Amino acid sequence: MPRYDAPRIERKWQDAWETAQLFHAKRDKNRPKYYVLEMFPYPSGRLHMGHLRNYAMGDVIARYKMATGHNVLHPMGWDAFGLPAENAAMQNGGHPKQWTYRNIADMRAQMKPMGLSIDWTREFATCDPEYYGQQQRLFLDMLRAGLVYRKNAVVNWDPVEHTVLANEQVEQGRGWRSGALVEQRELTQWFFKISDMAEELLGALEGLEAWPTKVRLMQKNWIGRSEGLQIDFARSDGGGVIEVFTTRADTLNGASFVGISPEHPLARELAAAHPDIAAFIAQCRAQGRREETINTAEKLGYDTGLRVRHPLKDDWELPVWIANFILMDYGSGAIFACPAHDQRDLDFCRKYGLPVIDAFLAQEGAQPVSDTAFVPPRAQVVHWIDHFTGLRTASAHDAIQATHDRATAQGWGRRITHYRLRDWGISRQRYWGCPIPVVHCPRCGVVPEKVENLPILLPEDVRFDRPGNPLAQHPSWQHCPCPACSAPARRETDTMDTFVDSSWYFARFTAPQAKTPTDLADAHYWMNVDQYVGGIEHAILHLLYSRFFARAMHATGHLPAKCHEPFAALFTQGMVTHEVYMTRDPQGRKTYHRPDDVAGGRLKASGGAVECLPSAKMSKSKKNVIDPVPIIQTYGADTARWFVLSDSPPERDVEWTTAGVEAAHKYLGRVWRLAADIQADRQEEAQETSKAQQKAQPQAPQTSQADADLLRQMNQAIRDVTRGLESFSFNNAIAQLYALTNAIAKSHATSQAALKASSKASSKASSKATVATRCKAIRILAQLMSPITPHLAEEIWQMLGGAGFVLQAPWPVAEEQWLQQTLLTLPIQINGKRRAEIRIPPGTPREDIAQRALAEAAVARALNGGQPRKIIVVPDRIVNVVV
Ligand code: ANZ
Ligand code: ZN
Repeated sequence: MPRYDAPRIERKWQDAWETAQLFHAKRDKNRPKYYVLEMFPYPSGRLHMGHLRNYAMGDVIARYKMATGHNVLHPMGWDAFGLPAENAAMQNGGHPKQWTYRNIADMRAQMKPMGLSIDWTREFATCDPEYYGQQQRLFLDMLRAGLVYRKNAVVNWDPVEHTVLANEQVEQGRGWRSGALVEQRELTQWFFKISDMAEELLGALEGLEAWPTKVRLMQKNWIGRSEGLQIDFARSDGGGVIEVFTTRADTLNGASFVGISPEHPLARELAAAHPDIAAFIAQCRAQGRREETINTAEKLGYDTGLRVRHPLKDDWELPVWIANFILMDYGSGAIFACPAHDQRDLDFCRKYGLPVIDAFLAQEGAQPVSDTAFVPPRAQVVHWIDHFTGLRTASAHDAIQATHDRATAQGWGRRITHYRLRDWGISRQRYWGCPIPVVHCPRCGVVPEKVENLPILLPEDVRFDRPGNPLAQHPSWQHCPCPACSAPARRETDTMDTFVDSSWYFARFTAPQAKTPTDLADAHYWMNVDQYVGGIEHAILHLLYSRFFARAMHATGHLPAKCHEPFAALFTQGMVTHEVYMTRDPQGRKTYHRPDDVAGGRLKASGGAVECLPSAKMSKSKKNVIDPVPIIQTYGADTARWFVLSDSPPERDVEWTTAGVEAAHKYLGRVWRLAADIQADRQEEAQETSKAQQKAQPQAPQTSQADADLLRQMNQAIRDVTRGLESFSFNNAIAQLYALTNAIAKSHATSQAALKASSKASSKASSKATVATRCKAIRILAQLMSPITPHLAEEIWQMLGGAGFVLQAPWPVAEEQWLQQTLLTLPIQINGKRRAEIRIPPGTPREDIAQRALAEAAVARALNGGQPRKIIVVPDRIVNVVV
């Protein structure tokens, strides 16, 4: 008996797909297009389980859509710029380019055996000059459109990596990669004006119904819209006003000081004249000026001696402090503090002995002074009684509105909306990135490169043996003529944040060879991405930047307007987890062990017992990583794909277990054998039929009870698997596939048993499904499995005489008549005597019932080859055959 030989089968079909160019996407206006995309990988060199699950999911969708008649685009590429390549060059010598392209080759080789339906002709890496040259073109167009600008900014500086870090790359005050304490430096940097689109990016989230609610909420919070009041506090010395932003104008009565950020222009002005203030500002800076650092740092303040007047009461003066917890790039960089209602303000006032004043009077006549912070939820009903006018309002909300109205009427404040979203600083002082295509000319200033000079290529002869930006240290690369006046000038040596690279690759996939960033006809046909699949870790930045870029590319003529939201549907998949094995030495120090080194709760080498910790995300540090490559080599890609999709919903984590993988493999082997057995029956029957035909004996049509049962189960599986695939419930689809397999196997076993008792075979006709029905059912099973286990599906399809590729066979549609759960039992009488019964769905048409009745063995015997005199069918009730 031949066995299920996955490696052979998989190679065979991958070759066949390749030869037939099945996955080459071409525009075709006669078919609906479907663009499915998994977030493209960073070429680390190693395929891991997360990739495997991610691509398996995208592939299921892509293949299912192909089978349902869609023209599918399913591309793959490499997010190839970034620090690891440079770090590798620094540690091991070599060149980032070599390292990157070697890794790409390795990973492609690891990925191909997965049998993904990818159009490899569209593959590119973001470090290909053809790609980053077009990105430079986009940059220039965005510069011209006013979407890019330069400004001085205090940046996070990693003193070990010698680069600027984005806020998100700073963890607890340290560089995410180097772990070094981050410093604050002021540099001139390039920015994308994403904050201009804050309102638009926020508003459009509502339309993204096929995105996870969680992701939309994360984006909403990130954009962080706040409505509030901008208040002018007039300086007592007549030196103008200090503008303050508040969302709690209702607490103005409880103000105890006005605070400004250490970076506030007024603070700088004061620092110029007062060394103490300059020293204080330096102290704040040394602490780090990142939001999280600031929120957790001890409160520090400096009383400037300046005073401002309270807008509600002319003779009430408030001191002006410089406070470390105030950010310069939020609101106006200044606040009024209300310690009775804000914890930060309270901490500060307690430390510096400033008054704490209750802004709300619990009851009339109460004294408006308290000592404890009380922060009422905004919706809570409080008795807000104006200290000065006695005006009453029922809620904080009303009180806020009343204060806004008064401020507007009296002219000391304006309603204003603020966003947390900052402009996107993209300058990086690194080599392995896309050079920013501008030139600094001593005469003309900053001059954009000419489009015809693109791409501005990275020089290859760079050194990584000293810290700093290799581009800036290159002896000749920077020197170039000014594009405007031809005078000797200097290139920008900053490269772009790699998030820029991943903000438009999806658009480039629609025309990867175009001599412009996109081809509008292709973009028009293929965009938007119908289904995007990736990790939740990209829920904020990557997706927000891409949404911004799609709009910016429309504004610069590189995408049609319909691409504002480039990802119509988003799916964020769960992770692959594994148990963690650990031992402790006598001092309690932990050592983690690789799953390969452990068997039956003991270390294979020493036999020592290991602690088995609950499953966790596969990670190098916990050593609980399973390499997908040998898994694919041992069990086959179909087994790996089946397993990562089978046990839990795709959005949840799945736990990798050896037993689970073995079970998956065993199951696929069983399906294969079942198909082989049914095929053997089919051949045998074909021989018998040809003998029978020689004897010219007509065969009675047979749709027995067993056939009907199997057909019903088959149709239900069609319906339920389709539903599962449509709704990203791949685990449910898989459960239905198990059920159908069992039904076919049971039916097959019954007929084998009947065959053994072959003398009575004909009389048992109704208890066994025909070979034809079983054959039909297993072919349907192959079709339904094909998005998940494409190789095995093709093999079975071919084995059982299916035409062409199963992938191209039209997706089966469930026949409604078989889907009724409740079947009626219809008695069949012959000449008035009950001789048999059939089970049919209610409402089955008369003719079908008659045909089913005639197919019954008992009826056939009574007719003995002749025609009935009459058939009386009472639908849903009874059949009477008169012979
Ligand atoms: C007075 C007040 C009283 C405030 C109170 C809060 C509670 P959201 O809602 O996140 O927008 N704020 C304004 N600018 C700031 C800055 N540059 N740095 C630090 N804090 C700043 O936050 C708005 C609130 O944050 C504002 O409302 C302001 O303090 C503070 F019981 O004004 B509030
Ligand atoms: Zn010039």
